[in-house]
Amino acid sequence: MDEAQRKAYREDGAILVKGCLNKDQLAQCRAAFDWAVENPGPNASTMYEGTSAQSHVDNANPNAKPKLDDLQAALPFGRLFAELWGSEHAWFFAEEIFLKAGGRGGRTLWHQDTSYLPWAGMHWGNAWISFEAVPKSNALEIVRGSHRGTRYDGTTFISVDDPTDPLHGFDTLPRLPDVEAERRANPDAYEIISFATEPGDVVFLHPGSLHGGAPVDAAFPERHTLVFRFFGDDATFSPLPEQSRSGYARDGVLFKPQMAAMQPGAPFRSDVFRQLV
Ligand SMILES: O=C(O)CCC(=O)C(=O)O
Repeated sequence: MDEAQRKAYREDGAILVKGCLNKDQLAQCRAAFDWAVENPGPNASTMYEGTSAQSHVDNANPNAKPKLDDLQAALPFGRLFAELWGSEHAWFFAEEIFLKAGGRGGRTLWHQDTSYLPWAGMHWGNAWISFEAVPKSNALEIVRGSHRGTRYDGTTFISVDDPTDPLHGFDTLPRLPDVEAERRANPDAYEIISFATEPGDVVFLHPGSLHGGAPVDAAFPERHTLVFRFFGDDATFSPLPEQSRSGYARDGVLFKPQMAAMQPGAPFRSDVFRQLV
């Protein structure tokens, strides 16, 4: 990672790393993705229920964890994120998979991962790995610099009519802006970053960024994406609102016993997360 990449990640919240994974590494990631689809975990879900869009999403499948922890040793992400952040150490948190099919719709609603996960600090990163060549019009989109701004309430991902339907409610966190509606009214309303990718390219994004998009359509009917999440020295525990319509409470819904042991503002650390560097 060079200084230009470090600066872009720090300021913009996302960079594209061309040719990040070689053929063998990509094949190992694809095998992990296919295994995950065939072996859904307790957090598997479907977006866009009640619509014709098809999707399969799974998050931090506990049955995949030992394999994915071991897989990290064959992949460059620990070292690359440590270099990108300027962190001495890097840890692997967990994965999320996104399978979209059916050739229509299926925008991922705008959100920040930090509305769902009790995280703060600069040393966080998602590695977004798609196995198809993704055109820019179907790419993941990121609001430039938003990882340094407001932590918004999440979307429930349920209401197609209201993409800002609050995850937590009770006005504890500000409601999400309706980025798509604002863009329709004014294409310059937000500064948006997105990258066309080839297999082997990886988008590195800070999970506190407002991100979304990446729909499929007739010309690009399917997308298979594996996301790995990492953290470094400057990662802290930042509780979610105690009062939450969705039952997320203080700790969220992933690794609850480990989250319960962490204190607000304390370094985000637990033996359950594999140290890579
Ligand atoms: O690939 C997508 O549709 C969404 C990705 C995402 O939300 C993430 O990487 O956290």
